Amino acid sequence: MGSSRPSDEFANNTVAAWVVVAFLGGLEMKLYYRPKTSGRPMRAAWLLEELGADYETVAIEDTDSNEHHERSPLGRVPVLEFDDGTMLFDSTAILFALADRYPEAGFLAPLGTRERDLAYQWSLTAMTELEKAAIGYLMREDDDSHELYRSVAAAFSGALEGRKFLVGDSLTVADIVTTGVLFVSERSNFVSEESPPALQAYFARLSARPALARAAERVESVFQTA
Ligand SMILES: N[C@@H](CCC(=O)N[C@@H](CS)C(=O)NCC(=O)O)C(=O)O
Repeated sequence: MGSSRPSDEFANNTVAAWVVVAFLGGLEMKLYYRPKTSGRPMRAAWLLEELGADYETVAIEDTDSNEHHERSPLGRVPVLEFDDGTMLFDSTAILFALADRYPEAGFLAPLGTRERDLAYQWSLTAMTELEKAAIGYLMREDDDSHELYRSVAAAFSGALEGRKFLVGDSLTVADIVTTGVLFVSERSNFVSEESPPALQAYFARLSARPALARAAERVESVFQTA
C-alpha cells in the first residue's frame, strides 16, 4: 500500500476542506418576509443592501404555518437564515448580528466604545418608545398618546441637532431602526405634522438612500421609500 507524502496529505486535506466550505459556507443567507407587510423586513433588507451581501428573499404567505413557527415561534417576519443554516428572528437583533459579522463596514462601532453604547441606546429607544408612541398616535385619538409622540419625537430631534446621523458621522444600525420606525409616522399625514422639522428632514434624507429603495422592492414593502 503506497503511503502518500505529507505534502500530498496536505493537498488532499486542503481540497476536502474547500469542498466542505463550498458546500456549507457557499449557501446564501435567506431573508424571510411576508409581502405587503409594514417595514420590519425592509429594515433587515436595507442593511443587507448597504453591505452588498448576497442573500435570497423568501416570501412567506402563511406566517402561522408550523413550518414558519419553526423559524419564528411568534410567527413573525423578518427571520434571517445565516449561511450556516442558523435562524434569527427580530429585525433589530438581525441588524446587530449582521453589523457584527461585517465589522469593517462600520455599521456598529466596536464593543465597549461610547459609540456602541449610543447605538444600543437609540436602537432600543426607537423600538420601545418611538414605535410604541407612533403606533399609539395612529390608533388612539386621545391627548395623552399625541403628547407621548411629541415628547419622544423631540428627544430624537434634539439628538440630531447639528448632525446627519444619530451616532458618529455615518449611517449605523441606530439610523436604520429609527428610520424604519419613522415610516409609521412620516407616511401618515396627521402624525408627521407633529414631527419636529429636524426629524422630518432626517427621515427625508435617509429614506432616499438607494439601498433602501432596493430593499423595499426585494421584500415587496407597502412603504414607498422616496
Ligand atoms: N419585534 C419584531 C416584530 C415583528 C413583526 O411584528 N412583524 C410583523 C410584520 S412587520 C409580522 O410578522 N406580522 C405577522 C404577519 O405579517 O403575518 C421585529 O422587529 O422583527
